[in-house]
Amino acid sequence: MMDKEKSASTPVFAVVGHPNKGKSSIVATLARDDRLAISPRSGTTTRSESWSYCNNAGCYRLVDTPGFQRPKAVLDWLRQRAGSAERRAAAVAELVNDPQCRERFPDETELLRPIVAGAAILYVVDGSRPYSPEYEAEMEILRWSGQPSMGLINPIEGDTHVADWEQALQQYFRLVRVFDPMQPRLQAQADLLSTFAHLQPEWSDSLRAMAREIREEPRQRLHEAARRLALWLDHACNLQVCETVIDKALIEPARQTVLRRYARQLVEEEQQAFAELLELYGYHRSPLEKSDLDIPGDLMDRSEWKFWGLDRRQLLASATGAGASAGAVIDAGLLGHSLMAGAVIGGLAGLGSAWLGSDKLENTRLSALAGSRWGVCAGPSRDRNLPFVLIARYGHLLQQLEQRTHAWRSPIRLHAGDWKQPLEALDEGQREALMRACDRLARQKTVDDLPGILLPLLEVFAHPEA
Ligand SMILES: Nc1nc2c(ncn2[C@@H]2O[C@H](COP(=O)(O)OP(=O)(O)O)[C@@H](O)[C@H]2O)c(=O)[nH]1
Ligand SMILES: [Mg+2]
Repeated sequence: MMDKEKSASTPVFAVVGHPNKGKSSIVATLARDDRLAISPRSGTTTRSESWSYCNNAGCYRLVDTPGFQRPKAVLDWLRQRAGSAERRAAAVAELVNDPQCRERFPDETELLRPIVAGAAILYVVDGSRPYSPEYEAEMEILRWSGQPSMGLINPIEGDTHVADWEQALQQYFRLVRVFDPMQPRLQAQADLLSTFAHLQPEWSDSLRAMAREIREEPRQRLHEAARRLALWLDHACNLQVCETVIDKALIEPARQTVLRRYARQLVEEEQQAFAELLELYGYHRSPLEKSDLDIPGDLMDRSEWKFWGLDRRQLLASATGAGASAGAVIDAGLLGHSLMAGAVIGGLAGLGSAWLGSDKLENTRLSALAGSRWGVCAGPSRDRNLPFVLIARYGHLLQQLEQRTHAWRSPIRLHAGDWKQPLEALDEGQREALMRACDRLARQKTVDDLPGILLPLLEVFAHPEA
């Protein structure tokens, strides 16, 4: 990756414009990185900073820059330097390298530096604010640089003035596009990249290839998420923590210890699985919000499980194989007729937590070892809901990541939905396979092709409206 990134033919784009027009937001979204500083305060970006994005087809680099502050004064300076057109690009380079100019126009010299070094220009404006000629000095300076350029209209608070802006920008830029960095639409990002391919002939092939790859990206990422979720589930459902004691009187304290360790380990490993998912999606610093209701801070707090796992009826259906028939999982009425009458004696009320395994999350056990020693273990869990709870939590986090861009600065918040929608969205075979897999996981049995079984479900989480 590094080599590709460093090669001279790497496309580089300087994202420039007035302060507070969403330059940093556009860079964050197109670079798929949430580490950029974005804020409602203007002047947040004071240095030009490069952000690379690479995929299998190549890399591009975006330079986040400070906004123009004194474009008219800068243009005056340039005009004094360059009498004729062929001197203009040289004058811009002189400005960037002139120590006095750096002092007088720190923002302009900083933002023009990458352009003088060869970057193409993406000039960003706000399509919700009216056009005014005060922007013309900025656009004129950019034109003087002689670098390939494009106008980008960011409809920050709506598209009221987009048409006017298109007219004005077309006077200065051959290419003009509307792009909203807050919309999680990879298609729009890929289209924009294909447009960038027109800016510089030597970049066209690699940018087009990258655009194609970006269209593939969501699918590849989901495959990877399914693979990781399968590993995490398999691990969590088999988790066991043991201690050996040599004195019978120490068995009870040891039981408490292993229980605590088991609980802590399960929680920590879930955090780790979440952190890796965030990283897979390019989120490195967005806070993961743990509101009491939405996400149980403690996986062991079973009172919260009702938000995440199957309800009792769904769980019963899954464990008795009723998950195999469409609707049975969801429709309690149907469940009542098809199952309750025969297989299960009593009503739902008669279903003890013992049968469901819901008092067996920790499941401690004791075994006599040689030499009057005892092994005290917590886990693996016998709770039939454990795999469902873990899948739901992972799935909802993935849903949040699919539905935001790297320009968002709001915390990532998990909204626990029930299992009804995801289960309904699966077809019968997929649902049956999922139910069987979870049943086996809860009994520490291996599952063939668990990632393949989880993938359709993660697709539902990723695109619940589809
Ligand atoms: N609603 C909305 N807000 C935006 C959009 N683009 C930028 N912002 C907000 O506008 C402010 C300035 O954005 P920033 O990217 O830092 O602008 P910059 O100064 O040009 O780099 C931030 O509060 C952003 O969250 C947009 O498309 N929609
Ligand atoms: Mg900025």
